[in-house]
Amino acid sequence: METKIVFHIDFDYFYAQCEEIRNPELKSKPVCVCVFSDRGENTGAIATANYTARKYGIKSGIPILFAKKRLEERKDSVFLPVDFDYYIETSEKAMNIMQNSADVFEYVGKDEAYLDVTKRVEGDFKKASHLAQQIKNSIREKVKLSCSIGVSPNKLISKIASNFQKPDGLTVVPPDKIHEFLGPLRIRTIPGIGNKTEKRFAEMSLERIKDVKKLDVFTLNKEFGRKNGAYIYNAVRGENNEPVKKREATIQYSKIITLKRDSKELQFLHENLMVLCNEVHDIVRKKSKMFKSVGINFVQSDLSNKSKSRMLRNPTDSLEELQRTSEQLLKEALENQTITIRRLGIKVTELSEIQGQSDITRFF
Ligand code: DGT
Ligand code: CA
Ligand code: CA
Repeated sequence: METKIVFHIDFDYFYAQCEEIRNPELKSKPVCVCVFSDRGENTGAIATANYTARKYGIKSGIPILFAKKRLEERKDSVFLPVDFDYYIETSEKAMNIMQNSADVFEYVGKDEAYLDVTKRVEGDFKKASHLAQQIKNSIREKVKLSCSIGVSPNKLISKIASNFQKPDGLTVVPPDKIHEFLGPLRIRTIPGIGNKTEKRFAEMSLERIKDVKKLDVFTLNKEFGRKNGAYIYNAVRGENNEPVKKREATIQYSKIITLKRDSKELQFLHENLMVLCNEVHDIVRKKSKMFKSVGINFVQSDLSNKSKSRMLRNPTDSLEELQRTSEQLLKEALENQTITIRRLGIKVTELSEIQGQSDITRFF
């Protein structure tokens, strides 16, 4: 089988870096991006933080209050609310650059993607590392964003490699360097190996990838089951034959608002819903997209979530259809509604480009 060349690209401290891009003064300060759980100031969790904040032990998922405590001595610390629309906009720009540099492009999420570049670099790792550097430069110039890239013969090693020298890293692992690269790494560096598996290996005094390589496949199967055992057996040898699958960055457009008062009255919610429809529709039009699915969601007064969505018959960019569908969803969602609603949101997904669609589909 021909050796492939696969990139894994991951944007550095993504949400926090987006905030630095629109406000460069933040760069020298600890920056935390927060998901506030309600109208209160301090409840919720950290989505991510820049590397200055990470020096104080701030990471994704910790409570905001906890982060504030850890950063107490840094009076210049900044805590910002998440702004998904803006992050998606930034992501799209960088993804476009990446997409144009790949034979096959696989979108994974807002801040990462895999690229198969085998053909365009003619299977040459030197050319591949130049291409990776060019992509980094181009994203830096056009979007002002830094990313880390892993380059190797498969998705597994590239995923590990992109994380190896963060931020602003480029790690190239050609076939003859795989074992040298993987051997010294901790076993938990392998995607899918979490605390539990790591602990089990620790009990066997196996800490690094090269240690686990000593186990035969039967022992691994017995310990972790056939599927996981086989995965680990291959992974520690750097073997992985998952292809890069074509997947474009078709993201959703969404808006959510906190209502002026908690409510479950149709009329009041309806008024708010129409405002949201207009806002989302403006984005859809501006981006020349069509949508085929509409969803609404509630954050209820006890902070629980409720959502409903509907697939349309054809892709559309019609405001009227968006209003009609979301109105229906609202009515259905309010049947048997006992608890009041605090925040109301809508989203459109299953996006497609208007260009390339025949007028007929657009019309109906
Ligand atoms: P990195 O790649 O280590 O430099 O840092 P990030 O922040 O890019 O981390 P990554 O790649 O794991 O996650 C990408 C984005 O996803 C991140 O900027 C914020 C969001 N995210 C990650 N973990 C969490 C989480 O636990 N909660 C929430 N709300 N968002 C998260
Ligand atoms: Ca990232
Ligand atoms: Ca990521």
